[in-house]
Order: sequence, then C-alpha cells, then structure tokens
Amino acid sequence: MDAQLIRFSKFISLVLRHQPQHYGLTLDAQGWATIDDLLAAANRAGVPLTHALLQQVVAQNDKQRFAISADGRAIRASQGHSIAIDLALTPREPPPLLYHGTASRFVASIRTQGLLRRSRQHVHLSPDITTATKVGLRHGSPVVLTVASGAMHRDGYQFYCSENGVWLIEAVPVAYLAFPKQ
Ligand code: HQG
Repeated sequence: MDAQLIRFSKFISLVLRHQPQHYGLTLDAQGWATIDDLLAAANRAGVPLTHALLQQVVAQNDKQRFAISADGRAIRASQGHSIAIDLALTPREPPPLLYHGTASRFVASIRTQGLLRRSRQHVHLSPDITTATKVGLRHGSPVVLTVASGAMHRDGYQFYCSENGVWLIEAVPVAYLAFPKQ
C-alpha cells in the first residue's frame, strides 16, 4: 500500500474503531457505517477520500482490516474496536495454540494479571509467531507468548475469529500462558 493509502487506512481505523462520534458518524450496533456517510465525514475532516480510493484501501489492505457489506453500501472494521459494538461473531473452536505479541516491558504485569483487553473490546491473538512478533513490535521490543487455546476452549472459554483472521477473547488467565525463557 502506498503512503497515501496507509494514511487513509489509519484515518478509517480511527473513525470506525474508536471515534465515530467525534467525526459526526453514526455506526449501527454491529459497527457498520454507510460508505457515503464515511466519505462525507472524511471530507468534513479535510481528508480527501473518494469512493475509488476507499475501494483501494479496502482491497490493498495488508491485514484486510475493513469489510464491505454484501450490498456494497456499508463498511466496518473487522476488529480492534474500543467503542462498544457487537461484531455478532459466532464462537469458534480455536487451534490448540495461539500467540500473543507484546512488548518486553509489559511482561512482568502480564505474569501477574494474565492478558487483559485494556482499551479494546477483546484481547487479540495471532495464529502464528510471525504475525504475533509484528504485533509486539508496534509496542517495543517484541515478546511472543503462547496461549493454550485448546485447553482454554475445553475449559469453557469462548473464542471468536474476526473476518480477517484475528482471534479474539475476553481475557487470558496466566495459567494458560507460556512465557519465553529469558
Ligand atoms: C498489553 C493491531 C500489561 C498487550 C494488531 C498489548 C492487533 C498488558 C497492549 C490489534 C496486559 C494492548 C491489537 C497486562 C495485555 N499488563 N500489559 N495485564 N494485558 N497487555 O494495541 O494486541 O494494525 O490494545 O500485550 O495487529 O497489541 O491496528 O493490543 O501489548 O490485532 O489493525 O497491552 O491491533 O491491528 O495494546 O493489538 P493494543 P494489541 P491493527
């Protein structure tokens, strides 16, 4: 994705995941906005987004962050929200192991509290170590924790998988976490 499309992607993430009201946009209960309303909100904020550019942002997005509705008229972020919306995902059986990328400075706290969702609606887990390492790098020196997702599922915890393949869960207790040897 070129630099301009990345800027648009960050703006759309901000609006659809965190601050729709600030930009005068109303999402429905599942997080959808009409594309026309989103473009109007962007233009009011001085962001020169058009239908054609939006289609490029959605199609070329490295993580497929956004989904377009079946009728082509609405858009939502597939995960990552801090505002209360219901993605209406169905619980799914996870693979036996999932991974969480974090930064080394958070590890001591995670050892005592487990993984908490902090400002977001869910804890985000990755299906592979490479992806988790990239997530951790966003925060600093990356550390990848292994989550015993199969055992958690057997113990009754509910897992969801977003449209773009990010595993979501309310929290992960310490008992299900493996930390790399230091
Ligand atoms: C950490 C990106 C201390 C947690 C990614 C993380 C993801 C704790 C940070 C998505 C803790 C929260 C989400 C505890 C958790 N004590 N720190 N008990 N429990 N943490 O950004 O998972 O590019 O809210 O380890 O790919 O980093 O935006 O979550 O480091 O899918 O599409 O608290 O964002 O996607 O940070 O990232 P975040 P995340 P996008």
